[in-house]
Parts: sequence; structure tokens; C-alpha cells
Amino acid sequence: MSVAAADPKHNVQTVRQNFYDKISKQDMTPLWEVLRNVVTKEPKSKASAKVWKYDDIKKSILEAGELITPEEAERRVLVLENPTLRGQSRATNSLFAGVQLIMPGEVADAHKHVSSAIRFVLDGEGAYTAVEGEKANMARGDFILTPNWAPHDHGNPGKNPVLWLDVLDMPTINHFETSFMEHYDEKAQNTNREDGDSLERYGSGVLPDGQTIDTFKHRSPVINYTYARTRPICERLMKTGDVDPSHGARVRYSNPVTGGHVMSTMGAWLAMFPKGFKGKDYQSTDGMIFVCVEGRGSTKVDDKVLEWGPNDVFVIPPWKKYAHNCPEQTVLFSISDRPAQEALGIWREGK
Ligand code: GTQ
Repeated sequence: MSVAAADPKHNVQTVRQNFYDKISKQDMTPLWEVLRNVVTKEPKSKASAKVWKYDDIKKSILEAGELITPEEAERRVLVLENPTLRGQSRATNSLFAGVQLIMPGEVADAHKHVSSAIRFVLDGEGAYTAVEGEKANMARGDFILTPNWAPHDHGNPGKNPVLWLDVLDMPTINHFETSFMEHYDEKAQNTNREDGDSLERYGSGVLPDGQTIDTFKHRSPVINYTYARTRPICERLMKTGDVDPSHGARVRYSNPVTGGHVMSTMGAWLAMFPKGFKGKDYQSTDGMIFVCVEGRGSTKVDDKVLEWGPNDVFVIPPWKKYAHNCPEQTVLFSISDRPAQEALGIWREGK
């Protein structure tokens, strides 16, 4: 008797393996061998918790400023790659993050793409982003939108290097394989709408008469949510004690036409934390990208503690329990893919 026949378990395994090998040639495979990996009991993110220190970012991007022009690069950006997702141009599984530098006198040519972008201004003044004909002047802490298919170009007529965080949804767009992009013949678009125009028109409690809400169903019409306007609202919440045990005195950037998120694929928040804040553990299915705007502190995630200060960028993967600790008054900006998850009905949180 052969060994296989004498050992029914071995025999079964051999027979099964032969079967798997046979059907593999027809591009088929047994689900029961992989089911637990594809239907997990709870989210198992491949991303890691990570802080990028602003000192490192700034040194390297200024060095890149001497290596390549925006004309050559199209966009002079250093990608913040999640350490366990290297080579994939992503900070979380669904979002790209990078830091862009524009030196005095430089421009980054007009183009448009399906991927939506946001800018969060980190350093320097005097640059602008032009979006759909509106020239948005950039100041530190400003949150600027470049929605899906909106033409945009950047320029720096000022005297200082200007640096900002870019977050784009391209991993999400590429997941659906729906990326398109176009360049313009002109370097910069015609800007006949001045700085703040969209905010005045759409964020003042009135709307242009006859405006159909449908136009702004998936994206806010407001281009620049300035820090000068948003920060005092967090301060107001903090003073009146509207401080969430996990999220602090937090506002959600919203579409003034619908009250929803600013875009369909990315949502953002600004939060102020009182001195001595010790956050309660929180988890949600959206991986978070944070920027420290003011103050300093740390975030506990699993058995790691991420320490951060001004302009540091850090990532918390989906469903990891995390808690902020702020020994001094702190402001954090955050962004995630929560609107996309909510639209699909799959977003969850745990407290
Ligand atoms: O400024 O248009 O970080 O197209 C990546 C792709 C920035 C931009 C990025 C882009 C841009």
C-alpha cells in the first residue's frame, strides 16, 4: 500500500492539492483556502501608524528645490509614503499625502484630474493656488479645495518658499480605475474671480439666485477655508465647553450648500484641545491623516506613542484605537476618506 493510501488525511490533502493545481490553470481557486483573509472579522489595515517630522520634510523638500524645477517635475512634491505601503504612493490605503514646495517666482502649470485634492498650508506666505478661475491666496493653516476635474495651477509671486501638504484621493480613484487628466495650453488659467470670491458667494447665508443645488451635490463651492476664520470657531467651542472627550473642540469643514462634507471622497476637521487634555480611546474605520498646527503632544496608538509638534504629519490606520494627549493647548487638522465610506454605508466607529 502506498503511504498516501495508508494515511487518509495525507491522501485527501494530495487529492485536493492536485485539484487546486488543475483548476489554477483555468484561473480558478478555492475560496475556502483564503476566506479568512478576504472576509476578516474586523479591519486589518496594512498601513502603519507613523509621524513625519517637519524638520526632516522641510530640509529634504528645500534640497529638492535645488534639484528640480516645477516645469520638469510638473509638481515638486515629496510623497509621504506609509512605511508598510512603500512604492504605492500612499499615506493610508485610500489617500495620498505629499508636501509641495513652490519657490519665489515659480509657477506650477494648469492642469485638471479626476482625483480631488486639498492643500493645507504649512509654511510661508505670498503664494496662491488658482482653482476654477479663483485665485486663493495661501496663508498658514488655510484649507484649500481642488475638487474633481477643477482646473488648477499654483504660483509664488512672493519672497519666501511656500510649503503645503497635499492630500489626494488617487489611491481611491485608482482602485476604481477611473483616472483622467488633462493639461492646458496656457501655463496659468485666467483668474477673473478674486481671493475669497467663492466664500463670499456661497458661505454667507445666501446663494446666487437660481443656483441649482445639484451642481454642488458632491463638492463644496468654497475654495479656501481660511485658518483666520476657522480657528476662532474652535476657540469659541472650547470656551463654552463643547469639547469632545476624544476629538476636542472640533469642527467639520462643510459644504455650505448641503451641510455635507466638502467633497465626496475626503472630509476634514479642525480641532482645538485645551492644555492638559487627555483623550479617551477612539477608533473608526477611516484611516486618519493629522497635521499639528499649534502646540505639541502625543497620540497613543496600540503600544506605540507618536510624538508630534508644529507641522508634523501623522497617520492613524483604520480601526486602531487611539487617544491624544496634549500637555499644552493644541490645534490639529485632520482628513480622511470618511465621506466615501458613509456614502457606501460602511463607516463605523467604536468608543
Ligand atoms: O498640485 O496638482 O501632490 O496633480 C499630486 C498631484 C499635487 C497638484 C500632488 C497633483 C498635485
